[in-house]
Amino acid sequence: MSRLFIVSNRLPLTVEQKDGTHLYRQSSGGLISAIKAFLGKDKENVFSETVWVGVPGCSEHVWNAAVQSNNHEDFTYLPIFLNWKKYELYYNGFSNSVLWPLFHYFPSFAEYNTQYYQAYIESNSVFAESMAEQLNPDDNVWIHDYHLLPLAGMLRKKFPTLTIGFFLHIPFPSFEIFRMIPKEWQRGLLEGMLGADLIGFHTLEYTGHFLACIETILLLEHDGQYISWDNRQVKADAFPISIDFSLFNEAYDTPEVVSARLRYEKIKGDKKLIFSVDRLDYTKGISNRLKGYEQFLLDNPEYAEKVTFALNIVPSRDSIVKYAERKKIIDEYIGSFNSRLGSIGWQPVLYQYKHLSFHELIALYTACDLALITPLRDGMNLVAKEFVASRSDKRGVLVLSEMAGAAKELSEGLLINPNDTNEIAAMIKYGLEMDITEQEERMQAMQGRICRYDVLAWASDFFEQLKNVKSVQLEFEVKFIDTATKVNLLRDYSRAERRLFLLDYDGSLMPFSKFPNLAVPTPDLLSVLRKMAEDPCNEIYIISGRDSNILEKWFDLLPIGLVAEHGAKIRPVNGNWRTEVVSDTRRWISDIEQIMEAYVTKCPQSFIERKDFSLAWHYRNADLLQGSVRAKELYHELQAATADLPLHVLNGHKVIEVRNAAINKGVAAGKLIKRRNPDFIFAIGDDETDEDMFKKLARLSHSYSIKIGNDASFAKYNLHSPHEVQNLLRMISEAQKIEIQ
Ligand code: GDG
Repeated sequence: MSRLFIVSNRLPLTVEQKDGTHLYRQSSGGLISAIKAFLGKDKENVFSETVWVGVPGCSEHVWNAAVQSNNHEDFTYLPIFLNWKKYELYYNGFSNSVLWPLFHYFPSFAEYNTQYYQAYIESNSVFAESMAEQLNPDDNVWIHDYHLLPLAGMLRKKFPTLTIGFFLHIPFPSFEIFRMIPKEWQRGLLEGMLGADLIGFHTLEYTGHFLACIETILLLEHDGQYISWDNRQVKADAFPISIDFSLFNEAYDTPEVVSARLRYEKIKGDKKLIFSVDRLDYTKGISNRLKGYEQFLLDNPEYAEKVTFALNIVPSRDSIVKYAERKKIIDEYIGSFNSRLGSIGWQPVLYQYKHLSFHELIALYTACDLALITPLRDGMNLVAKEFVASRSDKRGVLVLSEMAGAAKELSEGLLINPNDTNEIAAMIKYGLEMDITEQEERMQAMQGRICRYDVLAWASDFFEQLKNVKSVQLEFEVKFIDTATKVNLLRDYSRAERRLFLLDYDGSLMPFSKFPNLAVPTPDLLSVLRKMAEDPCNEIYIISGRDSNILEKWFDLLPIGLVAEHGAKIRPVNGNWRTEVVSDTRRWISDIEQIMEAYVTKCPQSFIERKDFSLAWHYRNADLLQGSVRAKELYHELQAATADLPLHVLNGHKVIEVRNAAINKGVAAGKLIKRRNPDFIFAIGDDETDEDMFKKLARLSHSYSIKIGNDASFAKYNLHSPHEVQNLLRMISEAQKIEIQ
């Protein structure tokens, strides 16, 4: 049975010293309860062992001396020891002074220090090395968060078949922000993430940003979810993290919470209570929140002495300068706030800088009238979900920043822009005066949603999809030509007497170039084709969407056949061009050309290729985003324009083409097969236009149809690149040589 490795920067435990002995105790937290609930409830996902990997927060010496004080049922721990200096550069440096500010849209806070990046990569390698000593190829790994972006890639190099999931707990920023990172680091981070099989984000927006980055920076194509990378299908999707709904919902009446709430209600008296709790962080918008509250008091003087704001901040990352600065700003602001707006008997802001116990936290969630949560950016924000879940009395109002991932699900909250002081002020007033029926309706709707997609549903959803990705990969993997298939192919080839080769050109025999006319066949390719064509048992056709002139120019000296414009014109071996369809292109070509020309203007670097029987709009060189948006637009416009014409609109590799509907490579291949009656067929192609040909060959047992790339296809096999095709053809040409001798 396989094992599950959960990897996070810190191990979920605390090390304590008691009576001269060190003890380590499992701490609680959202992720721990998710994993425990998942392991406990989903019997299908039973792992033989769950190993938690991370930095323990104590020295190796203390770790070895420490006694595990819980009863050690849930997890085995794999501690990662990094030397203190390296940890500083990796954690406070790259993770929290580059990635954290940048991914939260604070680019001016990012410090692009090469030492930070080096330590980050080295620390991730220490994780990878330590794990490699323990892992088996059929184990499952789930990596968490921005500290470990390169880890999946490192593990993948060591274990090609390992099942790896990655989840990012913070936002993934737009390309314009991500590109601010030095180029080499950009690639390192993205390629690292792509080592996973499934990459999870909180929202579809973050997923979209990630896909835009891999498209723009790594030049990879995707279909909105799946990415082909390193011979694998990798999936990116949204999994909005959640909370243990029942834990929070059922806490309302527990004795500890009731007594803590009573205490807070006494402090509250007949005033309204606003509450917020966050780690100390510049992303949490604490100053903006205070400004909004101040504006509310200024706009509504009747609330003086009638409202209190309990602001709780939890110490965090205080050794980083930006965090210490933030603390000072907030302390000073609150001091001045209370002295300016308060009175002897009233402090408008009650400020605590400490960690609350779970019961204290729930007591405040349930004693307050309004939770004021105003991050400037937040991956999700669990506080908002916890507040809503805790209100089993269905009372209370949530004011939430639209910059938090949670706003996507908690749309019945009063959503605000944290930079809009007046809006915050207005929503505080609206919330404090909201009638009970409206409070209940809003709470009910939000609770229903959190309850349905709780933390267990989140973890189960992630694992379910991870399993699905693995089976999709398997489907593709079996099709890549392996050594055994090559042996069979060569055997069938050498036994055959009437062989037919149908070879697509662009993207199959030769890689794409910036401009179509630059993709000239190399002397190597020509010599392989010549060698093959010398064998009288072989009949070779280049079967392409290109026009007859260029094919003739490039292959005129070879004794091979040519098929131009997807089959509109065929030139048999040693014969002349024949037009296969009588089509009056003049009837439609100028209308289509006019439509395409408008897109050449709208999309710089795109151009039209004019052929005898078809027109193609190429956008390979255009800006990626502009190209793909305009291509979709043009495709739909052309489909509408050709709906009642005998034309077909094709969506190829960075090209939209319009041609006669009666022409396709399948029809052309059919004609050639009929004429030749071959006992061995070898066909290659890389895009949608080749699928008609592959369909034609699907049921012919003596055929080898090969798709270049790893997209879904009717072809029987896949090869990765034109380079591999050329190698295979070279082997075939050598086999033929051996036969001849
Ligand atoms: C990151 C992302 C994403 C806070 N103060 C106390 C306390 N807490 C607990 C809350 C909540 C957690 O800490 C804070 O979670 P958030 O989601 O609000 O924020 P981050 O710590 O920044 O977490 C965030 C999250 O990862 C999960 O993916 O949502 O966007 O930044 O659970 O209850 N708990 C107690 N006392 C406190 O004083 N007991």
